[in-house]
Amino acid sequence: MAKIIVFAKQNFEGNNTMVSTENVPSLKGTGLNNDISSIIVISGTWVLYEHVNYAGNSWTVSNSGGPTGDGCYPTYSSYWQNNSIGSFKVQGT
Ligand SMILES: [Ca+2]
Repeated sequence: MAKIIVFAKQNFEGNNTMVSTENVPSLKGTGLNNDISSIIVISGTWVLYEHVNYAGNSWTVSNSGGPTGDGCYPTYSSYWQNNSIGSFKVQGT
């Protein structure tokens, strides 16, 4: 089972966080739309999308990715565009 945790601020901080094991076609109403700034991928490979309904630019994150290769992305850096994610889903689904 794929699992991801997304945060509104860098370094896994912020009042708004979300833990998901399912595809999220829209972040609107969650407090995280266009606001994700750090991510922990617990398992699987996920595709992040610029817009809702998996549209626009996309970026891939995985549980073996990130600066230390363990699925922890404390900053968006070159991994995705900061504050620009509108939806995400498990790769290949
Ligand atoms: Ca943010």
